[in-house]
Amino acid sequence: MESLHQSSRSLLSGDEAVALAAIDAGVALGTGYPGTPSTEILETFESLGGRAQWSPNEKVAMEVAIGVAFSGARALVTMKHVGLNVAADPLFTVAYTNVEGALVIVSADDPGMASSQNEQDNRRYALAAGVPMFEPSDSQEAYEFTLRAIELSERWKTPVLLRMTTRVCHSKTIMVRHSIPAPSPAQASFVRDVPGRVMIPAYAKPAHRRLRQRLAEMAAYNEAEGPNQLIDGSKKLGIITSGISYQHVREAAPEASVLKLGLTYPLPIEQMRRFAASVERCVVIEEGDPCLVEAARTAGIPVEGKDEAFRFGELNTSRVRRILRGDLTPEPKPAPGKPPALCPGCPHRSVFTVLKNLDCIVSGDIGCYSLGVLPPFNAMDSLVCMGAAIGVGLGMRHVLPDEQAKRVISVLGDSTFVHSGLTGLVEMVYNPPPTGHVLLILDNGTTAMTGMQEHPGTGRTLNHAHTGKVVFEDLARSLGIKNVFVLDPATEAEELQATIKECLAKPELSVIITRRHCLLAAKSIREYEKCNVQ
Ligand SMILES: Cc1ncc(C[n+]2csc(CCOP(=O)(O)OP(=O)(O)O)c2C)c(N)n1
Ligand code: SF4
Repeated sequence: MESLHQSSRSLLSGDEAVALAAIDAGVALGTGYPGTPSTEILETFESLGGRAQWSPNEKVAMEVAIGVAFSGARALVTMKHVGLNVAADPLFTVAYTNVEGALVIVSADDPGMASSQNEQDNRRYALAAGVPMFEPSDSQEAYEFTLRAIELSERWKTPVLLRMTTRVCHSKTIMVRHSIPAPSPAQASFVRDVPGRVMIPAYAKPAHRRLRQRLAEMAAYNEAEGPNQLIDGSKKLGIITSGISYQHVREAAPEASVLKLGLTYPLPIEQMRRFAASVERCVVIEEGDPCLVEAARTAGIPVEGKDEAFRFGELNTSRVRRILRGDLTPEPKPAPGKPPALCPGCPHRSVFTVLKNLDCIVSGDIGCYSLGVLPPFNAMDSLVCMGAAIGVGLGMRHVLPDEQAKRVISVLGDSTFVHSGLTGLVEMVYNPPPTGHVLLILDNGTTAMTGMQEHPGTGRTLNHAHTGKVVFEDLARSLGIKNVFVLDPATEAEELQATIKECLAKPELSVIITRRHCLLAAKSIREYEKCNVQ
């Protein structure tokens, strides 16, 4: 990556291409929270010399990026699809504001749930929040559309969504870097714009009208000069598509006429109408929800969509052929893969053995440790979203009969605790159940599930340099929790079992921290620590 020359051809993933565009456009700060398939964007941006930082969660990452854009500089914020749920509160309101610099928000969706707890289609967010959205279909477009998003953001003072999906994020395709550098970003400088940025009702009411006006202008821009492409082919079959689905369409129906949309919100409805009228049969091919179909039909454009069966999972060439043929025969089942498992020697193993031995009701969470639900442990009873372990566990404690309530334990990882467990802990102190509660934080010194990223509990920044550290046991004690224990799950498994048992029996609040480095990260962590000794 470092050897990339201007206008050279390179084989890059979509994530790397976004990072490169951010470098070329002089993005002042990249923020985000790790999550497949978005994680590599910030890591690459940093390795290319960009300034990047992991935030405790996506909401904070979004807010920091908003501050950068309010100060006239260019900001990039990255997250996986569910991350945008966490960041939705600032998203919906920043859409009303005037950003001075650029604000590009990458939402990396995971259709097919290769590594996620759901497969929500974040194109819905563009419509709901009223923010323009680009959908690249390969690395070249990931690069181009990032630059376009910056341009659009500055022209209309609006945040822009760059919606990627797993195949675009992770597939490597040839791309050419611009030989002409993007226009230089403005120097960060604060210019007061109270009605444009302070969203009290008096300013938010006109701001909402301004947002709708902006969207109408951007729709006209999209009709006239949006990054949409018409591929002339047979008049018998026309296909409207976007993102990765375009690649499948070209393979499945090379003879078809295609309208490929790049700026998919606000849509170029008149282009779509003309295209549909120019072919005998017009089919919309899109992965996930029927967003384009619904928009076309709402505008009175007669298009065919896909059967509900194809709403689930990723599309591929053979599924697109099936959609076009109207073939609803059962699809071949994918070959069974090897079930995932915790690594041999993983510190989470002994914890889940203990939880099983004690027959706990485990309100679990997301991370490598989610695998505690599978044999041989079978020791997790719920998993909703990051940080939910604590609230869900408390809810159970509040209503279950005592003998069951006393078996409930909330279990989450260190990165997950910082992400959104902190407020759950405050809830635990504020509204304690009559039987008390037990929180188990599995501190393995890293965000293992997404590839060993740092977080505020490690005391190291994105590039592993020394920084401030959140100490979980100090935090718990500072909130008034008296029963706080730190144990090594590998060497103190018996003590751990006895401590959990004792805490479950008390009508009090307890926080137990199991501390041992993830086996795969331990060597690197030792090296970072050595380098950081001052
Ligand atoms: C809102 C949201 N953001 C990001 C993710 C991706 N993700 C899943 S678990 C996880 C953190 C795992 O780290 P940790 O809690 O420390 O557990 P470990 O994997 O190290 O055992 C992340 C970032 C997600 N599922 N949801
Ligand atoms: S990567 Fe680390 S935390 Fe994840 S299963 Fe392996 S040893 Fe455990």
